Order: sequence, then C-alpha cells, then structure tokens
Amino acid sequence: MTDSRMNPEAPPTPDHVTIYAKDYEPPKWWVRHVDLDCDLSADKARIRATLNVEKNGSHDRPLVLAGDGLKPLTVQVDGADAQWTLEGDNLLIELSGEAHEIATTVEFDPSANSQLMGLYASGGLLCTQCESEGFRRITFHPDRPDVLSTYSVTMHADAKAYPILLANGNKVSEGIGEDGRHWARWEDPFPKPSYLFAMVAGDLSANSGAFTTMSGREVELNIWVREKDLPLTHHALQALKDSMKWDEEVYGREYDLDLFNIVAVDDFNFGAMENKGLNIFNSRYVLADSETATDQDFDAIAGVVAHEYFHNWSGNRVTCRDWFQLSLKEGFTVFRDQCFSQDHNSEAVKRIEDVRLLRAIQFPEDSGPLAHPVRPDSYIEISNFYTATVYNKGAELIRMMRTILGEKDFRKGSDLYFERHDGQAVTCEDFVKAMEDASGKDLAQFRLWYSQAGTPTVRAHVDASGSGAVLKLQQDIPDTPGQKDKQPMAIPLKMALLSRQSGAELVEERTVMLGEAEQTVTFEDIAEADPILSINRDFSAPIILESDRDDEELAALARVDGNAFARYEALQELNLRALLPVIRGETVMDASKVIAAFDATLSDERLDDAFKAEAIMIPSEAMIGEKLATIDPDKVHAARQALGHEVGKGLTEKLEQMYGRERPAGDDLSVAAKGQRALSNQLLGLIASGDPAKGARLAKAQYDGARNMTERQGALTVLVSLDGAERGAALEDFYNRFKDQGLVLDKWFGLQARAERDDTMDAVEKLAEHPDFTLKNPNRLRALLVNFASNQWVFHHASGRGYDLLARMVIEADKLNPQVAARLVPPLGRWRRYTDARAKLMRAALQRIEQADGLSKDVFEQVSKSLG
Ligand code: 0A1
Ligand code: ZN
Repeated sequence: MTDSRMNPEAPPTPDHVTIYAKDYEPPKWWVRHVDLDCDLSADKARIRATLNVEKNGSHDRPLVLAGDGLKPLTVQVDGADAQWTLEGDNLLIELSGEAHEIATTVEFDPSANSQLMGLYASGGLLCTQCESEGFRRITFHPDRPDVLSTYSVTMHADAKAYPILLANGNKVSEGIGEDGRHWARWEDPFPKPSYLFAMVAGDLSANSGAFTTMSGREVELNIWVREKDLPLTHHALQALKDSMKWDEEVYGREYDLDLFNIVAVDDFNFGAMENKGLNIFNSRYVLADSETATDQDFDAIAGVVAHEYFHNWSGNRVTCRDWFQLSLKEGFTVFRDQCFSQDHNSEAVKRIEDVRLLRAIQFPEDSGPLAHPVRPDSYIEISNFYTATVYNKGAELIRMMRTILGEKDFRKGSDLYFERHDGQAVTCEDFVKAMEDASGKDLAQFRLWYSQAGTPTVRAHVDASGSGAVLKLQQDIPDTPGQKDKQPMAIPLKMALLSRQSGAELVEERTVMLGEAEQTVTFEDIAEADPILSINRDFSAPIILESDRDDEELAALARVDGNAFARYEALQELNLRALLPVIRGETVMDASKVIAAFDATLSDERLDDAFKAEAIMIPSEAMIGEKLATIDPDKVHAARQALGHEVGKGLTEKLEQMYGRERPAGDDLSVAAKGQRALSNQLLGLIASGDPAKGARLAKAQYDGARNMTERQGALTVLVSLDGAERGAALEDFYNRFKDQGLVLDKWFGLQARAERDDTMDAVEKLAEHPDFTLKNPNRLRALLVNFASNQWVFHHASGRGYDLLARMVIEADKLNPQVAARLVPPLGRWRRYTDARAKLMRAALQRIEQADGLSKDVFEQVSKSLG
C-alpha cells in the first residue's frame, strides 16, 4: 500500500482494474468481417462500422463492444435501430440470434488526439495506431487479439489535402466524390485482429520498388514520405528487400500480399508498427542519408524495417491469443531481427551490442519493482508491458531454445509452428510445444523461463587437478515482486576449457545444461594442467555470471579466447575489477591491467575494427552501478573518469597513431568502414579522457572536417563533455545547420542531455524551456528526457533537481500522452538501489506524481508499483 492511500486526506485511488492472465476466456462473439466507411478530415472523422458477428458456443450473453472515448450516434442490428447501453466506455447490445449484422456510427476529432493512439493527425497526415487497444478509439469493436476478421475499408477525404489514401491489403477501387473529395476502397483478405488495422491519408510520395518472391510473385513495395524526404528513403527500401529475401532463405517465409506499404510519420509513440501490408513507422526509422544519420542510425533502420517485416509471419499470420502472450510475437521477432542484423554485419559485434542493451535496460528492470516474467501474469495497462523483458529477454528465450535444439531442429520447430497455427491466435505455450514436437526434446523445465522473473546468477568454478577438471556450477534466482523461492531453471551454457598460452580448446566447445541448483561436470584427460574456463560463450543464457577466475586468467581470455564474445566479456570484467574496489573505497585506481589488455587488443591484427571499438569501451556508469548493492553516483562517476584518464594517458601514443589513420569515404557504409569510424570515435573519446585539451582540439577538427554524421556526432559527443571554446562553437554550428531537420535536432537535444558535466543539470532545465522543445512529439521528448534520465551522474544530482524535473515532466506529459509519460517513470523506480538521501528524494518525486490530479492508469501503474 502506498503512503497516499494510507492518508485519509489523500484523493481516492483511481479505479484502475488489474487484468489477470488466469481469467482468460474465449470471446463470446466472433466478428467474421468488418466493413468500415471512413469520412476523414483533420478535425472530424465519421466512422460507420458494419460488423458481421457470430455467437461462439451457446450462451445468452450480450455482445460487448469496447470503446474508448466514443459515443454511438447510431446503432443498428440487421438494418434496424437497436436497443443498446453504455457500460463505462463499452457498448452492450442484446442479440437474439446466432449471427447478426451490427452497424454503428461515431464521430470524433483526430486533431485533438494527443495520445497518438487510434486515428490522429501528424504533420498534415491522418494516420492510425491500434496496438494494443487503439482500435476502440476509432470504432466500437471487441478489440481483442483473438477475434480475427477480414476487413474492407472505404476512405473518403479531400483530394487536395489527402491525395493518397491507404489501408491494409489491396486497393480494389477508387473514385472522385463531390466538393473536391475522393475515395478509395481497400480489402484485406487475411483475417486479422483489430490491432493490425491501419489507414493513412495524406500528401505523400513513394519511393517504389519490387520484390519477386520465392514462388515468383511480384510484390510492389512503397516507402511513403513527404516529397522532400524521398532522397532519404533508399536505405529503408533496400533493407525491406533484404528482409524479404532473408525470411525466405532462413525461415522459408514468403510474403503473401501483392503490395507492401511503409509510411513514415513524425509523431509516433514507439519505433514502428507491423499493420498488415501497411507498416507505419516513426520517421526516425525510415529517413537517412550519411549527412544526417549515423552508421548506428542506418543499422537501426535496417533492424526495425526487418523487425516489422518479419512480423508478417511472427505476429500477423500467427498472432497472440491475449496480451499476456505478447512475447510470442515480440520475443520471436526480436530474435529474428537480431539474427538478420548479425548476418548483415559483424556477427560478434551485433551480439555484443544486443547483450549490452539487455544488461543496460532489461537487467535493471528484472531486479527492480517493475520486474515481471516474459509472460506476465497481470497488468493494469498493457502498454506498460512493451518492455525489455517481453522483447529482449523474450528474444533470449528463443535463442536459448535454438541453442538447446540445434539450428536444424529449431528450423523444423518454426516450420511446424507456422504450419500448425497459420491463421490462429495462440500462446507462448503453443510455440514451445511446436519446438518440442519437432525436435523430440523435452522443454518442460525450460518453460520456467516464461513464468519466473528475475535474472539468474550462475557461479562457476573449475577445479583442475592432475589430468582432469571438475566444473562446479550453482544457480540462484532472486525474489521479484510477487515471486519467491523459485525453482532452478534449465540454463544452456556454452563453454570450453582453454590453454592459457595458446587459447587452444583443451575441452572442445559444448553446451552444458545446468538444471539443478548445484551441479558438477567432469572432464578427463586434459592435455594441460591448468586450463582456463571460457563460459557463457556468445552469452548463451541471459544470466549474471560470477566466476573466481583471477585477473591473469581474464587477461589471458581477453587475449586468446577464440570466442569473440568471451574475449569482450573478459575485458569488461577486468574493467569492473579495476573500478569496483575504488568505488568501495578499498584502494586507489590501478589501471595497469586494463591498459595492458586494451593495448593487446588494439594491436591484435586478427581482430576487426568494429570489435576493437566495443572492446575498448569502459563499462557505462549504469552498468557499473548494477554491480553495487548501494549506488553512490558521485563515486561511480569519479572512478570511471579516473579509469578513463589513466587509460587515455597510458595509451596516448597508440591511441593517437590509430586515430590518425586515413578515414573511409563519408558515404561508405560497408561493414569495414562502419567499424573503422566506430573505432575512431572510441579512440577520440579515450584520447580526450587522457588529455582534455588535446581531445578538444582533435574533436573540433573532426567536427569541422566531418564528411558524415557519424564523424560529426562522434566529435560532438566528445566535445559536449569538455570545457573550452570549441564546445560552444560546435554546438552552435550544429544547431544552425540542422535546426529545420527535426530528427537531427533531436540529436542536438540528446547530446547535451548526455553531457558529463557539472552544469548539465542547468542545461537540461534550460533546454526544457527551449522554443524547439515540445512534449507533444515523442522523439523530441525522449531526446531530452530519456537521455537525461540515463545520464546517471547528472540525473542523480545530490540536490534532487533531476528527480524534480523528471517528475514535473511526467505530470505534464501525462496530460497529453500517458503511454509516453509512463515510460519516463522507471528511472525513479530504482530508488531502493541508491544511497539513503537520494532514495528519499526519488520516492518523494514518485509520490508527487502519484498525487497529481487525473493521473492516467499508465502512469498510475508504473508509479504505484515503483513505490511498492
Ligand atoms: N508491435 C510494435 C510495437 C508497438 C507497440 C505499440 C505501439 O503503439 C503505441 C506501436 C508499436 C513492434 O514491435 O514494432
Ligand atoms: Zn515487434
């Protein structure tokens, strides 16, 4: 119970209902077909929906159609005006027969829709977002994912303002209406849940292409944007073609319609949406050229295009029975997009990036008040469950199944899953069952990964004596909200025992299945007496590994391990071992081992630049904090700065010599060129840590001579944390160059919010008042506030100003867009991990939010759970 609810003066707890997975019941009524007639203009949409409903089984329950803020203007059953009641937002209609035609009409104002859910206006366009429960803001409908229907949609709009009219499926007819209006009719032959419905009206131009599928069908591809943005769409179009080919080759999945449309919009709550045949994208995941987008942006675009395209099978053809099964489509699709990106880039580096993201976002989530299983048991607002746990840990579960089954059986399993469940709304259990049935392997214990929250800790220790070795493993799964005393999980650990000198595998790589709380594995006849353990190779399981390998062993692994991921891990561990004792006040900084290991890595000619860039990254303050029982952000910051300084100084010559290499052409997007730029930017950062004045000079020169955004942003990232005239000049130049390009201006806000300076707090407060800042555009809001809240040392300013600012912004943003506001809350929810004074201030900020008038259920859920 929270403090406010114990206080009789406090406002009553809003009536926010918890939905439980165990209460799932099949729908009482099916909707076989939906026909929509949509009369669209910016400030008025009139939607007439005709639903063909059919009773499911025998019962006498009314038809319940969900609505959200809608009032029915007309309700008819089989052509005649009908009796109806509104229960809250829902429309109830008593029906006497087995099947009926229900017609309703509603009207609303899309331009007043600041939640960006349902039908809304963005930059002169009208567009929709229906996942999870946005369709009910457009028309009355059951709006649950297990009700699948075919759709026909007729759109009418002014022909000048909205020359392009798009919806799911294929356009079947179009024509001119009266008073300058026109219309188009679309039909989608594939039954789909309402969350996949989409329509767009606007003045758009297409970059068009074609793809010939494996069975020889020609598919028309269009990337729809404002005309001026057409030159920025080539990368997205190519990524779409690559994705279509990859899904055929790797999963045997062919595209099923003759048309695939992508539309870019500026105001969007998430990254993109997989609506059937009509994906709608946040423009930041479509638009790019080398002047305005970094290599990372290009890669993110390809990843998101792939992700949404892959949903056509993993999500659309086979969908979720209920929202508790969200990871069924999201975990699987993230896994698929990760593999796609691994295949198109350096495989190990992509894995390292994905694991870094998991550790930075999902691990903290899994150890905090918002921890939940990959398949949650309950929610108040489903939008709050589009989390790193459901997406990224969910992807790790799929990856583990592939490791356990092997690639061949995994593919058999996915074939069986798609074939068995095509056209159905199913569960995570159905996925695991298909994997089991196809492989003959028992995944009974593995299923615990879906139901038990919390990141397991695995302790590994090797006893080598004589000619053999014994690997001792222990696992421990922490308590999480509502879950205690958990059962041991099935944890696949890829491991090998290596020679210290050569890295040769004395025990060849294998996957050990840890299934007990404690387990030993014996290896006989090992050629060397003192092998080193290389374990959780490729991060085969999403666990925290604790091993008693000493610094020499880690240094050896960093040098010789044949598994690139394991080398990276050894380097990270060496960094942490330099940092943690300093933070705990046990010793002064000794960077010598990190310096030696970085030196060896930078000199190793077998390693590519992209890997080296990752390898010399000092763990972030957030990552270091994760290793501490109580976090003092000042100490973490000071230690990390000290390590950076020592490394920068200790390796000056090498860093500068490597930094001075000739750069690839500005528009060269090859894996090698991207790797070289990534390394260059890391080197620059370390040089600046060692010698800020020199760093500022070099960074300013890089900024001034930048031939693309990767070089420009890399330079500015370094400059913003430094003092001196170069900083201000570069920031001003960046603003003046890009002030009219929203996506680039987002970078300007983000870079300053990430600056590691003692005046960043002031700067962020000022930026929140900047004329270009707005809470209405989710990208702009996130650019400033998400970057700020993840800038540990600045956000956790001892005064509590950071918490105050965030709380204020959450309360303001909640009035406009609850989904986006709720996603700002988790950094405050980490209060238990911080020193007392900060914890108190963080709690106070949460309480202030909790007491705000008219709090949405989105923010209410996050705040009340965070207070605990
Ligand atoms: N299914 C999308 C994610 C998504 C969820 C909700 C949205 O609306 C606010 C938008 C997108 C994906 O996984 O890409
Ligand atoms: Zn997705």
